[in-house]
This record gives sequence, C-alpha cells and structure tokens, in this order.
Amino acid sequence: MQLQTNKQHVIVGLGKTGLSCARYLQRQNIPFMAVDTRATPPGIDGFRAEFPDTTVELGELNATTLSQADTLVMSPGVDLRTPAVRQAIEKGVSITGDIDIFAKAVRAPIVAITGSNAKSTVVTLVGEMAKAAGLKVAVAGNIGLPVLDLLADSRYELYVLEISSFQLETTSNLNAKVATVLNMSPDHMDRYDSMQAYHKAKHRIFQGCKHVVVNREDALSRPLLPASVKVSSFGTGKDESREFALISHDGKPWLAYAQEPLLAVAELKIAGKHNVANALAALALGKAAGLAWEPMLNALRAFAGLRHRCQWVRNLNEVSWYNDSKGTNVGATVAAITGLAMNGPVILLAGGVGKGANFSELASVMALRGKLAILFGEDAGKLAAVLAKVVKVVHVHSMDEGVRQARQLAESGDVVLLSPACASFDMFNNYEHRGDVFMQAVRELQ
Ligand code: UMA
Ligand code: ADP
Repeated sequence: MQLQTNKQHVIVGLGKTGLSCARYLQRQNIPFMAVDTRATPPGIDGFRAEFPDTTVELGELNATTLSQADTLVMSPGVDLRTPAVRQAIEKGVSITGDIDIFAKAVRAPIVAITGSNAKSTVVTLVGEMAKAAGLKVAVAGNIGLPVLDLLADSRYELYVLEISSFQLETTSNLNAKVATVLNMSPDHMDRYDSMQAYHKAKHRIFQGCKHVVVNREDALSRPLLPASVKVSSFGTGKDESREFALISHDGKPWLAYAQEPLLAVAELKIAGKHNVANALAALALGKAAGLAWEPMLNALRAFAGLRHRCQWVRNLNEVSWYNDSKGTNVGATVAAITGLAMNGPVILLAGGVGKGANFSELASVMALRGKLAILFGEDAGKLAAVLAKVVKVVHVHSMDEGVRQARQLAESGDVVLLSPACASFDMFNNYEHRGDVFMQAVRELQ
C-alpha cells in the first residue's frame, strides 16, 4: 500500500515490526500514532525516547481510536479478528503491514518464501547462494529482521524474504519475482478459524508473482494461476516432471535437475530427508531468481544448518543427542523424527503450548520410529493422550529433569531428540532459550 502524508495512520503493536514501521513513517514524514494491547510492551521506554511527540495508547485496543484512523499498520502478532480491529475494518479503515509497505517501495526483485516449516532454512540457503553468486542480497522478514529496516540502504540487488501467514494477511500484490509455499501442515490453529483460512493467508504470497516454485509432494503448495506465470517444482519422490528431484546416480542419491545429477547428497552437511527437500527447494528458487549453478552448489556444500534445527549436540555412550527446539508444530516434529530415525530409535522430548493442534499424526510416526516420549509444559496432557497409546510416556517438570530422564532411560544406539511440536512461551522466553537450556543440560551430562 502507498501511504499518504495527509492521512492518519495508527501503528498497531510496538514490537520489532511496530518500531520499524514508526522509523519508516517518520523518514517519510507520514504522521502516525501507536497502540499496543499490553500495558507495558517490552521496549516501550526506548520507543518513547525515540518518538517523544508520538501519541501512544496502551492496554485493550480502543475501537474509537482505530475506527477514526485512515489506515492501521498492523503488527503480525495482533489478530485481525480482535474486536476493535474488526470493527475498524467494517467501518472501511484500510489495513496494511510492513511487508505490504515494503513491497510498494522497493525496486530490486523479491524472492518470497513461506510455508509451515523449513522457511528459515531455505531462506538462509537462498541468501547464501545469492551471496556466493556475488549479489548484494538482503535476507529478512519473519526470520528476524523487519523488512522496512532494509530500505535505509538502496544498494541491495535481491531481497530474500521469509514471510509468515500473519504477515501475508496484511499484504496485497507482493509482486515477487519468485514465490513459494514450501509446504502446508496445520500450525497457528489458535489464529485461524480453519485450515482453509490458514491456506488462504499463505497463498496471498503468489499475488502478482512472475515465477512459482511448488512442492510436488504437497498439493496444498500449488496455487491456481494464469498460464503466463512460470512454474518450477521440487520433490524427493519419483519424478516425472524433469524438474528438481532426487535421483540415483552411480548407485548413490544425488540432487538433480532434469534428470542431470548436480550434487551428491553425501556432500550436504545438513541431515535428513527433509533437508534434501530443502536443498532442492533452494536450488529451484535460486535458478528461478537467475543464479548460476556453481555458486548455488558451493553454497549448498558449505551450509552446516541453522541452530536449533535438528542440530547435533553430542554423542554420549553411543547415544546421539539433537536439538530441534524450532520444531514448534506437529509437521516439523514429524519431519525431524522421520529425518533422524535412520540413526536409531527416538526418545522424544516434547511439550509446551500446542496452539490448538491435533497431535494424532505424531502418534503414527512415534509408533514406527519412537521408543519413549518425555513430556513437559502446558499441553503435556494432550500429547500424552495420543502418545501413551503407542510408546512409554514420562512426565517431567523442567528441561533439566527431562534430560536426566532421557540419560537414564537411553540405551546404546538411541537418538534423543528435543522437538517439542509446541511453542515455548509457557516455560521459556522463546525457542532459542528452550534449545539453549536443553543443550546446556546435555553438555553437562557425565
Ligand atoms: N503483542 C501483543 N499486543 C500487541 C502487539 C503484540 O500482545 O499489541 C504480542 C504478540 O501476540 C506476540 C508478541 O507481542 O506474542 C510480538 O508480536 P509483534 O507483532 O510485535 O512481533 P514483532 O516483535 O514485531 O516480531 C514479528 C514476528 N512476530 C510474530 O509474528 C509474532 C517475528 O516472527 C518476526 O521475526 C519479526 O516480526 C520481524 O519480521 C517471530 C514469530 O514467532 C519469530 N513468527 C511466527 C512463526 O515463525 O511461527 C509467525
Ligand atoms: P520455519 O522458519 O518455517 O520454522 P525452519 O527452517 O526454522 O523453518 O525449520 C523449523 C523446523 O521445521 C525444523 O526444526 C524441523 O523440525 C522442521 N523442518 C525442516 N525442514 C522441513 C521440511 N522440509 N518439512 C517439514 N518440516 C521441516
């Protein structure tokens, strides 16, 4: 959305995004006020110091304030179904968000990436590929850096953006050069009335895009688009498309394009079949963005993976320990268990805030590859209700206790995996904190 200087803008939410929006609007001389549902949002003192003349309203959102605005600049953490926001929308107030504003302001092409899982891994890989190809590339969005903070530097030649469904709800006509929904499985079911609503939000990423990358193994990743839009695809299963695929070459698995081998899977440092899919997705996106093979393949060879994503921690008495604290929904944890189970039977540490998820799919994969579930946090009971039917279940009250239990019960050849299938905020500051506490406890084991 193009913002106008003679209109009243209200920034809703004073987190990272709200702050970046305030800085951007101020640079553009666009007047604004700000609201946040919390009585004392973190960082409010810094905000007041930076914007001393800005009106700030804190606490429950005021329907009159929002309805009198011309435009609400929404933060992703605020639900558009909040009554005061819904009322303002019904009165005709327009809605935008940081990605929407950014898309209208930039000149360089965007590679836009969403999906229920694998976003940060694939975004980082494509960023590394572009860097290896010599481009000045920005990697930003849901991965942690608000996009509007990029606009202060006009030298970027490519933007690789991770975009969440929350951010897409307020984004129209992103006009990306390349866009993808990497995969779709239920997540954030506390923010959506149905899977269809979540799907609809994700597929907004394709509005105005020139080239789509689809996951052949996930029909929900495929948009309905006019024939003029180019389509590439990736997948690890049987391939009849002559696209990005996994093939057997000299008896070994290789990443391939059009049946031509590109890189032996053995050359990848990232583990698990889900990461082979991620590597193929990154190649498909990079090629659609115009990158050459050699820098892309060099970036793939060098990439050791992100922290807290199936991250190897240590081996102790022939038991291997992995931190997948970023496994915050059922689909992610299923992929992590499947990806690591080839190393041995899995002892799973899981639990936290389930965000309204249905955990039954976890039971199927644990029945096949699991040995024991050690559960903690708010929704441990819901997890136990499905997992206790297929594996032994132990309840613990802290990560330290969970790690001690795993140490006691693990036998040679087992894999101990923290992949909670839940958000962390009932017991930890965030998933990084949860993963760090786990790794610390594991490293201290004698
Ligand atoms: N909040 C309130 N009241 C408000 C505003 C926010 O209670 O008025 C709460 C939210 O519910 C949330 C927290 O404050 O719990 C932060 O919300 P925010 O919208 O201010 O978030 P930002 O700090 O701006 O960070 C956001 C993304 N956060 C969310 O979508 C919740 C960050 O993704 C993103 O990195 C950042 O913008 C930069 O683009 C985080 C995330 O958890 C990592 N994303 C979800 C995910 O990956 O699953 C979607
Ligand atoms: P996101 O940014 O979408 O959360 P990440 O790259 O941070 O994605 O990975 C989060 C988690 O998703 C990982 O810890 C792993 O458990 C799981 N995961 C990674 N790749 C895939 C995939 N291709 N399909 C399903 N789950 C995956």
